[in-house]
Amino acid sequence: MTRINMTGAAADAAELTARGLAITAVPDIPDAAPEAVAVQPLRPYERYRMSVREYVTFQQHGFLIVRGLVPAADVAELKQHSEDLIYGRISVPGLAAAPAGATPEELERRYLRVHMLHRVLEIHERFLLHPRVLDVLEALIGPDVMAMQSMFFLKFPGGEGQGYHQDSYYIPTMPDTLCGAWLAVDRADEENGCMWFTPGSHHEPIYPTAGRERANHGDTLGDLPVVVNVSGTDEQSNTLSRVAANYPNAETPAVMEPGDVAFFGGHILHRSHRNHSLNRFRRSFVGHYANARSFTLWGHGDADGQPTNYRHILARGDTHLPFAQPRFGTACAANTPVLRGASADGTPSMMASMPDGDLMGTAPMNMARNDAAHHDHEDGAK
Ligand SMILES: O=C(O)CCC(=O)C(=O)O
Repeated sequence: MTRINMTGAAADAAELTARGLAITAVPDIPDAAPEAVAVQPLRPYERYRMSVREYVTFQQHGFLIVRGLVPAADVAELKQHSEDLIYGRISVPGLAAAPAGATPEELERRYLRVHMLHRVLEIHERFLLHPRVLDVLEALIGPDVMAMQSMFFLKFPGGEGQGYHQDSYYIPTMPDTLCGAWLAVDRADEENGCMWFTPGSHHEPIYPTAGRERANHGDTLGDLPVVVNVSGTDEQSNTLSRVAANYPNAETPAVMEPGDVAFFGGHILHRSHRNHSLNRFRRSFVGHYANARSFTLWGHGDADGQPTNYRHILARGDTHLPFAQPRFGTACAANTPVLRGASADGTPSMMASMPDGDLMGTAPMNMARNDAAHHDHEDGAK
């Protein structure tokens, strides 16, 4: 097996924090396997059926915004939860308690974003496995979908953005099927630091940084340059901006209302700017997913070069690879037999196999006819 020198989310977050780019808290996730938990019944959601147009938009542009995908009541619950988190009304395993005597302003600036809370809080697991989000992912990267990573952005007024980057650089999967789902909790616009995508750049390979040259897709390209200061907000020093310059006037702000979800592939160049508003948070819940048949070494905390699929939740469909159970019992393919290998509405999601020869559309070949004189285009075998 190829050993890849890979850092996990914790190391990536620490790297960003050390460079002053983000105030990021990462809970110390217990590694022990969870006790078996009862499956929590799903709330009824109308299945989201993506249109052909949406599918094509995602393929053409590298991202797709699905408007109003998550119901308002769910977004309100997440918003309330964000306030409980910000003002220290709940305790979160792995996160320090709010300092006694801190002012509301100090509390509001404590977290720019928090990673991987789905491993310690039920509500984050539920949003990572939100059926309407999975409906879209099933169509884009499925039918087999694994849920790998979650981030909760609080992005207070004045909060820093994140410069150009490609998500598959951070979360490699082989084959590369990574897809992010960015759920707006507040309205996100140019003032409070919305996401920006560069359509077309999803066709680019993943650009490595020094020391990670063989860690991702595109390794075999002869002229693949090493980039520096990826995710840095300074355009001069983040050399992915040179790649972005190949797409003049393409970059698009993702202006979104609460409940809208942006889906974006792992190669697309994207970034966000500082929250320039005086008093508007820009909260969002972001999940990262891959096809559950993709192999990955990425996990929260390093697994010493070993596959980490067993740490990621089988959300939809099925897989021949190991997978994790959701710790809080959110219903999904991993813990619900009727959902395994099936779509959310119970129909089989696996590819139906074709009888041998169907691809050719011919009757069995008559070898006696395999000579030059018979190389015509007659239909059928005689
Ligand atoms: O929300 C942001 O500001 C950045 C998010 C991002 O780049 C990502 O989820 O990959």
